[in-house]
Amino acid sequence: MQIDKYKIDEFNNSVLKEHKRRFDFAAEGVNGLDGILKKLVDFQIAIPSWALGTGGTRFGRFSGGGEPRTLEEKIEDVGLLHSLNKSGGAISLHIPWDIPKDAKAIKALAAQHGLRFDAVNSNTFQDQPDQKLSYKFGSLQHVDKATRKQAIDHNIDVIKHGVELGSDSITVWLSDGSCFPGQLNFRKAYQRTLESLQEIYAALPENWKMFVEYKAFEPNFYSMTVGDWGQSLLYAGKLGPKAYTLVDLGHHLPNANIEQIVALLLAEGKLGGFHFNDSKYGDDDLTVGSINPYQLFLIFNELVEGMDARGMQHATDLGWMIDASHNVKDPLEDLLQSIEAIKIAYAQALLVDSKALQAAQEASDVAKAQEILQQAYRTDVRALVAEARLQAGAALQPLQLYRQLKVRDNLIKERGQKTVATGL
Ligand code: LRH
Ligand code: MN
Repeated sequence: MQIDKYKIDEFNNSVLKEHKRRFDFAAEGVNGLDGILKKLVDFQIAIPSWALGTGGTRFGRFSGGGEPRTLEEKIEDVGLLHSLNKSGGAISLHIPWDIPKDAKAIKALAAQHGLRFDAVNSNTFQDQPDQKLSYKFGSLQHVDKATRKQAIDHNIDVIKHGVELGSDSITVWLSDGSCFPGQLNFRKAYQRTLESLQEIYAALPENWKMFVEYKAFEPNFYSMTVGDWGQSLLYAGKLGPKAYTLVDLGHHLPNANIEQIVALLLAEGKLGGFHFNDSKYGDDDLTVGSINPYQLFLIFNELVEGMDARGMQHATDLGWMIDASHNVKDPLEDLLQSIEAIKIAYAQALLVDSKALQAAQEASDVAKAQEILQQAYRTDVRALVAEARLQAGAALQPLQLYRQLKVRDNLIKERGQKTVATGL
């Protein structure tokens, strides 16, 4: 299903008067308004190919219907989202869940929808039907050299798929670790994993990046071999200049100060990108900004401050990706809400009076610093984010239009109620 441009224009005209009233109010007194709107227009977030269907847990999965059955239909759905908000101009593939049978055709189809391919993701956390050696006890850490080689070859294969699609980065997330004390020699697991990553790193094309994604627990529940930002930084540091850490917001222990981790990784020049989602307990993979929007704002505040300090391009110098699982929401509505939350947090961070904040920090004026920060956080920037969409040719209210056009009903008519998308 595609949404014709005239339907978006028609909808925008029906809500334009209200939007203008809100925008004029929100824009009043904003310094560098045009610069902020341009940054919002340019900021694109990659959509995970594995989050276009209904997710589940070990206790159950409740399909919503009309799910994409093929990679082509997944690209169509990401294209549909992009036509509504002009903010999701990239798709991140997971191999082998989404192996492009004809890369040239897939690349052309994506281009028709204004999409490029972001980081490709390897998968050595599941055994494939035709796989010789099991990853039950790990992949790149495995005690068995042949199993490590199998996992290394898979990652190199994933890079090849990425090159064909025009991607320029690979995300390596390892479920490797242990469930019980004594099960693993941590030192040897670390050394085997590093040696294995070095073989994958050696296969990276000149302009490519490798993102080393860390996670505190699950599916291993005693140790994870890339368990936190420090371990990921250790690997990325030893691998070389093309290796970076990847911050998945749900991969931290409770109460971790993620904004401080982001500030330090950025200061070290080793922050590669993000998997945005939200969580209250574990790796819940909930809608971005649905549980802790203040933390998301604080993370973007550190990103803007740290990227400006290094003269980095906000839109292009880091990998911006969503990684979520939709157990009870319509996957496309969930992704529309996640992108909105990311853009709102970014816009609020762009409103922080950084000079005044710095002055308050230099004066150790703690209360003043909080006032400056929360002034931005408590500013309703939704009309600024909507105006950026309008300028980009998208819908002023994507979710409202998505429902008005009964997109899910149409997808169910087109694909059926029982279709299941590959992914988590
Ligand atoms: C692991 C993870 C990783 C993906 C997977 C789908 O929890 O965040 O990024 O490979 O989810
Ligand atoms: Mn992730």
